Amino acid sequence: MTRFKNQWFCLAFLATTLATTAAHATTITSGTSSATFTDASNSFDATPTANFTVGGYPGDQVFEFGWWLRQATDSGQFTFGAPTSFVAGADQVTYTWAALPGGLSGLSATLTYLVVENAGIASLTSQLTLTNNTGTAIALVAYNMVDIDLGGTASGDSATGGLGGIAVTDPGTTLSLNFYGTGASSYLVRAFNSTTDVAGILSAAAAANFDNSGLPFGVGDFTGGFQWDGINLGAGGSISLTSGITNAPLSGSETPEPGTLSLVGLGLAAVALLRRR
Ligand SMILES: [Ca+2]
Ligand SMILES: [Ca+2]
Repeated sequence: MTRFKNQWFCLAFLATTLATTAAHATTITSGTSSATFTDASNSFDATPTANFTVGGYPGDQVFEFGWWLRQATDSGQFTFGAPTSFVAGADQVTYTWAALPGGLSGLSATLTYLVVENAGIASLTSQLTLTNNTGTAIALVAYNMVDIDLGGTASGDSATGGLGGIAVTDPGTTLSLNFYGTGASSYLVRAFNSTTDVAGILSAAAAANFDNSGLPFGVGDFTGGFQWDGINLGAGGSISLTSGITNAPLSGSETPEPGTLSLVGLGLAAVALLRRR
């Protein structure tokens, strides 16, 4: 899969827009921060287009943000394709897949994006819930990937951190963003490249195994991802996985319990209150 940036991005975006004019673009907002997704399949494939603006800071901070899955025994990962349906609200949007591809038609999925801004703290949270509708247990490995372009520029980004969260900075902006995957097993950071960055590795034929490498990163065009191993969904069972991007400090309050996404807003509000004191 070839992914374009910089001088090619506008052309690719135009072509994508023309090809998916029937798709519904959804912008969710909180305060002066916003995130944009569409229900087109190209938001749920190997180039998971997404936008995230943080109020008070110029530029779109995110180029791509998406999920991959594989059965533990699979040789490669798959993306979700166009969703069955979606429900958009003011600050969150939920996509539903009645059945997943990749030989996992027995799995259904919901994916919710929530944007929250409070007192200068902005967060974009992604929560994926998987349900096993079969009578047989299924073992899965999940991945979440983001291409942060801090300050609206692909260049100039550096990153530090690890499994507990990855902090991205750029001397061109006073904004810094933290990327986290709650309860993840491992991480991977790579410079943008159509075949060797995180999305490129996830799109390869081989099973991906993130090895906690790539940090510290930079200066360059950051991409990063988290991997969840050992997901065992019993017959009828469900699990929720959460990742997010925020300029709040990673104190643990932004890592909600599964199924309580609304608490993210409360947690961030609490952080904001604490910061004002
Ligand atoms: Ca940058
Ligand atoms: Ca980047």
